[in-house]
Amino acid sequence: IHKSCHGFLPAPRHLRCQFLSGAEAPRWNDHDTPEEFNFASGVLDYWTQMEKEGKRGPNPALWWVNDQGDEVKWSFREMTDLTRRAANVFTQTGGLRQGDHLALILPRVPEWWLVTVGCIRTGIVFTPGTTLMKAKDILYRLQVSKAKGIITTDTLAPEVDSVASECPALKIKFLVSDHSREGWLDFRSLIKSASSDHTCVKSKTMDPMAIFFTSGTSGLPKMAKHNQGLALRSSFPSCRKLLQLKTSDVFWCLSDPGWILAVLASMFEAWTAGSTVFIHHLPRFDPNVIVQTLSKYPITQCLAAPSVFRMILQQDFTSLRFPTLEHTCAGGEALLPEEQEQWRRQTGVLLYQVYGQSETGITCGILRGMKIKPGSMGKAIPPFDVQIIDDKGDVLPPNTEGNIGIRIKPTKPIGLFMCYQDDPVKTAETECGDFYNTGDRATMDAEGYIWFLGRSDDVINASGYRIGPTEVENALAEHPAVAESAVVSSPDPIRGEVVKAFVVLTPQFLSRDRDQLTKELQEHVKSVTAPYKYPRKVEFVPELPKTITGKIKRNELRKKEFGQL
Ligand code: BCO
Repeated sequence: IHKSCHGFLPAPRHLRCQFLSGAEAPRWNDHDTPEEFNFASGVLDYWTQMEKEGKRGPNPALWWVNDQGDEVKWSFREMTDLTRRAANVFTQTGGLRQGDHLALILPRVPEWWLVTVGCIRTGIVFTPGTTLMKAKDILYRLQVSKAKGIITTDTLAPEVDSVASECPALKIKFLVSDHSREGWLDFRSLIKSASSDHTCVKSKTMDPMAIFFTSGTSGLPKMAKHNQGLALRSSFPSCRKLLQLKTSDVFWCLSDPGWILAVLASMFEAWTAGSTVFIHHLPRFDPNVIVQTLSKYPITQCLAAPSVFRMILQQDFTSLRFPTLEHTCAGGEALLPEEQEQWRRQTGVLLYQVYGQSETGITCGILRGMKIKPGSMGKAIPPFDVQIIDDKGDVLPPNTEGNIGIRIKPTKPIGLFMCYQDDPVKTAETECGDFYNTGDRATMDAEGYIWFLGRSDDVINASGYRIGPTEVENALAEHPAVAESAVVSSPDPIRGEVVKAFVVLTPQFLSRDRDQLTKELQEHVKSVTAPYKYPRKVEFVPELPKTITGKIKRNELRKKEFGQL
């Protein structure tokens, strides 16, 4: 196998046909740790070269559509050209340098791919965020990440402007829009006029690449920092076996571009295999649009949160047979065995599971073609050595409940996060003996299949969103009706789990209508923070259960919700 520092130099002629036929030639081994790696020069530009040499089919690299009938199709050649321009826009016009942080808050627009790859070409660290964020969420992210730049749309630009004066590190603002705005650089026109002459940085595999915000039990979201190895891991043979993508595949991942799942699936996984990334703009989730899109376009593989499949199954569609769909995969939250079976019956396509976190990327899964054990998240994907561990980090025997751990000693595997940025204490807290402790509870059977059980802490996973209770409690506390609250996870037939708030009212609100007050509190939370966090259930209580030191016993409330008390 022909390897170089960048991994994707043309393989010897006798191996090249394997790329084209889709039988992937392993370019790296699972445990390789090359000194240098850069996804843009090593992967994207490799496929550009293949296109130039006529060795890749006509499928675009990126195929974007929206509800208005607009369509963008970019080849790998165009991606290389445009992302080099983006790189020049960031460094030459924006003055950003390798290692600087850029807040990336874009919906599913083609520019998102230009920005991410443009950053990788320059070594600028991108910090993605969902467009559902409100001014306060953005302020927090800009302040703690010390982002020097931000790129967003005109919908969020006013929110950014309302907090920008409190962000001393912020120097440059890029707008993706057809309109201009004072104080903002127009990314679309800059791309048009920028040079496509750019030399990609020779990044080290261990150089930082991206920061993902992720919620925890306490405080505000933490910053999980990843190096270039996150992208390299998608080239490892074991990772390639997960989806077994080939150049002729058209792959659609529905995850919002604010989450690591989108970065992994809609970029690294798909483009490493030379496949087409398919994207529907999808400003609001609508199962009808998903079903129509799967029927209309030649999509061969689809990856989404289990809630998406669940919501489709719960509608009354006359047919769920899709002409080209071959493989479906669910990740981000737990999937029930009966949902897997229902999806197979109605679509004729198997529904596989993957599991991961912002800290870990894809950790385990059912590889395509591997035996599905309904309800299991599959097996560890090398180089991750996943074990079920106790609180001391000792490996537990098969079928014993414990924490999901990833071995980090003696060697931390490629693809695992570097640290929580600027938070050595929280980083150290995740270390447990020789393992990184995910905080997720599970069992592993004798064949190595992992079975998810729940969180060991108070973090809520609602329809694939990781939500920290304090983020919701803080939002509720701003409302005059709330004396105090406790936010916990509660079971839900559609979203798996939802956010539930137990609220103690202030005296002046005690006589108010409870249904009306519930709606008011929900709208309040939606208005001050990203709306996916709002409490779908609210219960008014005279007091909250507390320890003798005054700490709220969320655990007790959660157990009651799940009928465990
Ligand atoms: O319930 P309501 O309708 O009152 O409020 C909803 C939405 O309507 C509202 N909303 C959504 N888009 C909006 C908006 N409001 C204003 N402007 C917009 N553009 O927000 C409330 C919450 O929305 P939601 O997203 O929870 O529910 P929705 O819209 O029904 O979507 C359902 C799902 C399943 C599509 C959505 O929950 C989803 O995308 N979940 C998956 C999240 C995900 O991708 N997770 C992966 C994380 S990465 C990871 O796990 C690591 C794996 C390696």
